[in-house]
Amino acid sequence: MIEMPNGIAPDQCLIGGQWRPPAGGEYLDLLNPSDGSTLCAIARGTSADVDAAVDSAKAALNGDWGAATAVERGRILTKIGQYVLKHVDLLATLEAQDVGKPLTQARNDAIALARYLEFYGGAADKVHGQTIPYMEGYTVYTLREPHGVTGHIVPWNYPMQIIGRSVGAALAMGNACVLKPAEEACLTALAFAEIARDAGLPDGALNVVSGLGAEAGAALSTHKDVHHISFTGSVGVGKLIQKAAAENIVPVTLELGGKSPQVVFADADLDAALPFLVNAGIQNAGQTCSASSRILVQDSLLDEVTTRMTEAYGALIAAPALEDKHVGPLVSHRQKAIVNSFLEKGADLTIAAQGVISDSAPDTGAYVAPTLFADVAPDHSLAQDEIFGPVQVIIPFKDENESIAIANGTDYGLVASCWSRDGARQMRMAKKLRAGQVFVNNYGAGGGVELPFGGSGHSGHGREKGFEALFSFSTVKTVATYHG
Ligand code: TXE
Repeated sequence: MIEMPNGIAPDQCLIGGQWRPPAGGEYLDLLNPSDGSTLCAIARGTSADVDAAVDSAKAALNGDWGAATAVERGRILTKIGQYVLKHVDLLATLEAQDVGKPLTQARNDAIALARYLEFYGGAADKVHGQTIPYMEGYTVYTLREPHGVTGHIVPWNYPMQIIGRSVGAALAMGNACVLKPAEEACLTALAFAEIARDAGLPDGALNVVSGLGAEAGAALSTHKDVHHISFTGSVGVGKLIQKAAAENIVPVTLELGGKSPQVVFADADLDAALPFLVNAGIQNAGQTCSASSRILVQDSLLDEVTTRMTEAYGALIAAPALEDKHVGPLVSHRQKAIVNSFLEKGADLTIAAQGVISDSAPDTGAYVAPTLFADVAPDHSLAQDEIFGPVQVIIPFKDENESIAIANGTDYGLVASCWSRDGARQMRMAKKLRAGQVFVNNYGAGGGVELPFGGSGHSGHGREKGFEALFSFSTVKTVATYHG
């Protein structure tokens, strides 16, 4: 039985501050990946619901929400963050059931959601324009203004964190949002919308339409009255979103995943590195855009790293999410099939170690044993393609130049890290690694509310998180007054 905030039904859309059934009267089953059972029905929203949601966002911009000052917006966001903190246990339980994420990891996501609202609540009144010296007789200044209606298409892997970083920043700048959560996992999106409503967010400032990507998602991304799209998901759908944005000539932020390397040099502090090397690969069962799926190790340290990671993998247990072990099931049997197809492609490789699937994990769940491959060639599919499962590869390298060539030698460029005690090398690596975030002697898979985040190449473009997101979710108007 699903418990939602204020007892709301999860099979409704939030439009103009009212929960209502989908216009088409059709529903989708939401499954629990830990055992394959049906959790509840959700609304199968269609273009009619998206149209209504966009209209209500436009009305909010012309009403109380549009009239709110930056200080007022900040206060509301801060209050929503406080309400989220009161609901951390409920949100964590919903997420664990819906995504299959171990409870502690789900709890951390709920706390991160609150932290995003706190950050963007505090930042709302701190984004300023400029005064610009110009010709004699002029006063020129700039205004930071919202885009208007922003569309947020969110995946299933970190619903709370991704909603926090994109909806939080968009609301801080005064936009009105239409959110389309993933059909595989949308309970915390719906719960969050109710919590925000309860905390006093004006009607229409945040609307939620659940449904299929090709229906509700496509309707949102092609809508003529949506002025900015934020998308996190697959490369294939990212291309469709970018094409739709080109058609309407609106800005778009794309966050499309990665193949992020950690580069371990012979002089690294291996005791410090080891937990990061493993956890960054298996967190959320590897279904993390910034998962570190490639471990590059300098030749002389290769045996030791392989041995120690093998030991760590031997202790990993995959179990139902509510048992709160290291790894839960994957989000769906579809995702499990994708990961298994990669494991088949790795049949020619050496499996260094595998974790175990707990006896308590039902056959009807979507479990995959965490798997570590040793001594993998950099051009192998498992070292090139995003797997999005608990699978890591160890790739040897000889020297710094080769490590950079391998690290930068995929289509992606999201996150990278360098483990070394050599300060000059740290600086060189930070400059040369192709990634939107580089960590030195640590690794932040998904962490860091304050840290700008986003990639290049097939990882997408644009930045979310931190102050950068506030610039993405606003536009600059220049005002030039001639006064003689
Ligand atoms: O993603 P989709 P999927 C990667 C990861 C994973 C693969 C497939 O490699 O194995 O993508 O996952 C909505 N118009 N990532 O199939 O389909 C959809 O409803 C508009 C990395 O689940 O891209 C959902 O809300 N929207 C990633 C969202 O897009 C559409 C996180 C993501 O779904 C749409 C997830 C359409 N035509 C997957 N089709 C990351 N960067 O973290 C689908 N959607």
